[in-house]
Amino acid sequence: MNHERSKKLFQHAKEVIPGGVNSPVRACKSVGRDPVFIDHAEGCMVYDADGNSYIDYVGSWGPMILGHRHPVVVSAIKATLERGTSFGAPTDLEIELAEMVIAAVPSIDTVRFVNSGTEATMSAIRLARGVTGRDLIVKFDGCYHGHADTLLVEAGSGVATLGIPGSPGVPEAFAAQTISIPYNDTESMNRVMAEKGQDVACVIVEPVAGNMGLVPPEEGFLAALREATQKSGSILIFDEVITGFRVSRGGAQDLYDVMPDLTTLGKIIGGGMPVGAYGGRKAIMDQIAPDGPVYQAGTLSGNPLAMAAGIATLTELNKPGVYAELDQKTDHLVKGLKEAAAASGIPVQVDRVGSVLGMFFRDKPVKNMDDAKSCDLDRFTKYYNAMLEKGIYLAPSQFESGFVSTAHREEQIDNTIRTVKAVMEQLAGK
Ligand code: HOZ
Repeated sequence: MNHERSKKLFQHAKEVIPGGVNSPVRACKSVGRDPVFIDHAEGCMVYDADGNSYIDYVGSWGPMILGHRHPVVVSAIKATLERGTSFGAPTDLEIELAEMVIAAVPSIDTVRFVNSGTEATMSAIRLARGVTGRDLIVKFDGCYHGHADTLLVEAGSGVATLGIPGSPGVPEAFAAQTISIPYNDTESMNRVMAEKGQDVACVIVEPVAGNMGLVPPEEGFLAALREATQKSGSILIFDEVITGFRVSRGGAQDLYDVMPDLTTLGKIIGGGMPVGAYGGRKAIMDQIAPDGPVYQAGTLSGNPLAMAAGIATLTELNKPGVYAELDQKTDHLVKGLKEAAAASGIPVQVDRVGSVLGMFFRDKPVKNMDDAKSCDLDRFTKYYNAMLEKGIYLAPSQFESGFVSTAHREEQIDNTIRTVKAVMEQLAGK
């Protein structure tokens, strides 16, 4: 494949944008190459600046559950565009999307829209601190909740990809307010909550971890969080920015039947436009300004284009059979990946929850970030590069997840499985 134009664009970008990218993992440093620059996308395909085409399993890191340029989403955005792009004032679209979110996500009574997942988690934490009058927060190693100060402790995603424990610029005093515990470690969590629970404002968790690769919760882990937080009077926050409307219509809370006090959302609810949201029990949400004292605001919050794209996306997802179809397609892909790896003799761990999937180059199951870090990163790098060169677009880090959309057809999934088989054989030297 020729990547000359992408290379030139990256050189140019590096002169005007730090690292040439607006989000670190996109620079592809950990997989030892330059990024490809995307020109356009359609359905489950992305096309780069050199005219190469790829089957896309990044899906803009999760939002594109209907694939790219879904006609219903495109026409909703176009129609809204005709009315204006931003008013900084309420619109009917915000009510419509709020009602759709409330109808789907069982623990949400009311919801506030913001512009990104980072803003959503940052605001939910402020709210938790405001209502409890406590400062400490508990999170889990390898969970990533955006780049707000208190959350960049033992974080996953780009922070893990770059191998940094936290970040310069986060005052020690802020980081000291965050306790990070291994994911799926109910015993440590119970110990911490028994010792410090009275001072813990909230426990925040990705109910299905998607930013250390895909790591599902072990049986009983989420229920134990619910029990411990109830006992200590701490707020339980489920960060469902990835899992919301993805692992099921009602998110991970519905799938595992554990109800948090607050939920953060993003990605799918904006249909590919910048969006975030946090919602939960009315008594808690009523503490947000203007009705309550906890302040949070935003010029572009509830932006009409994002609301319209979100409404169109959720309307499509409401159609019968959509999640069953996503499950079936992802299952087919996961089975194919397992078979391809087994035939090559390369040990891998492949898993899925709904249409999120992950593959670790490791011979034992991955339950937490330490397990994820101990997988074969060199092999991942070779795999990533070989797959890209054969037209399969994956997240450029072992510590990210993959996403299947309704636009992926069986023939593209079969093509992907054949490619994985060829690449695995190549890696195994067969
Ligand atoms: N942290 C994001 C994925 N988990 C990266 C987003 C991006 O680079 O667009």
